[in-house]
Amino acid sequence: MDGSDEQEAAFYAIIDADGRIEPRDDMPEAYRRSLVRQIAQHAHSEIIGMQPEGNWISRAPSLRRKAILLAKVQDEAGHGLYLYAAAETLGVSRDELLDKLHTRRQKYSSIFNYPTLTWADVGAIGWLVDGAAITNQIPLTRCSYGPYARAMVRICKEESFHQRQGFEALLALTRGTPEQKAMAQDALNRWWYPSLAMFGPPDTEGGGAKRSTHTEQSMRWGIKRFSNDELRQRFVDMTVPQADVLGLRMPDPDLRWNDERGHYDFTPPDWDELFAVINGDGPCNAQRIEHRVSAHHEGQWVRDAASAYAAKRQRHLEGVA
Ligand code: BYC
Repeated sequence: MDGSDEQEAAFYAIIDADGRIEPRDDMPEAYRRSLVRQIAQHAHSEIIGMQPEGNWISRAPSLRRKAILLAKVQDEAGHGLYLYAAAETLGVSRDELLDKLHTRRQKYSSIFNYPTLTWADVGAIGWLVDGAAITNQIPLTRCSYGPYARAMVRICKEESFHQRQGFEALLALTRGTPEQKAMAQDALNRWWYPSLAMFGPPDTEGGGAKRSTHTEQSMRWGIKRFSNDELRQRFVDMTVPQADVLGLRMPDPDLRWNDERGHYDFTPPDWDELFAVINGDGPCNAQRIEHRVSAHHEGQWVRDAASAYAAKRQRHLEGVA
């Protein structure tokens, strides 16, 4: 978009009519940049998110659990693929985005900087992390940018299956021995607040916390449909009754139903911790990036072989034609 009033009016007419912006449509440069920022962060989260769970593939407690976990981790790679492809429609290459991830110039979700210490953590990730992801991502199926919205439809369907498998894995533990139930409770204790932090900083500044900087503009552009706090509340309201079914206690003494608000009151996560983790200071940040970079280097021969095969096939097709 060259910034002419006419082009800008056409863009906002589509946004105001709740229509979709497609790759060839004119769009403000700031809209394009903000989408690249969010989609790249989302894609990076999917592929970095393979690591904490991948850690348990070789130690899954049964063949059935191993097969399910393998499939789930492969799904995350697929989600990364859809999202990098959606970002590419905005004029950035996958190599460029991966380079920014590897050199820490782009972010990924804070949640994946926490360690998976026991098998119950795999269940907790499915139940809580995928549960939070769905809550955040269902509204993104109505995002104003067509390729991102369409990618989210398929991703949400798969995340919903992931959430159920996590819940079911935890249910098996909570119905098991006292040690297994304690392991499930310990996983909930460690993953609850980091899951709440996935929704991002609060809408308004409070208690010295930093606040969400992009929400207002992203909502005006129809990228985000709800604020970080609205989605966090929705997640809490959905998850507390599920903890009751599991027979687990939420690690928040102030969590209670508020009849007046029609929502649960709850203790927010520690915002200083969220910002420390976002800025590279979480328990596993260094390990996650190192592992990612070395996997990328080790996979170079696969990419080379795939390109050589594609080039050979192309030459063959041209020869035939
Ligand atoms: N972690 O103004 P704000 C998944 C950054 S699930 C790290 O509120 P925005 C999966 C934010 O980027 C996870 N960074 O930003 C599930 C911004 O920094 P920049 C991925 C965070 O964009 C299971 C600054 O803080 N999901 O993939 O309006 C298995 C200010 O924040 C976080 C998505 O990415 C955080 N928790 O809202 C495997 C969903 N929170 O960019 C995989 C799509 C905030 O200015 N993304 N920041 O440097 C979104 O919905 C939004 O981008 C967010 C943040 C709600 C995350």
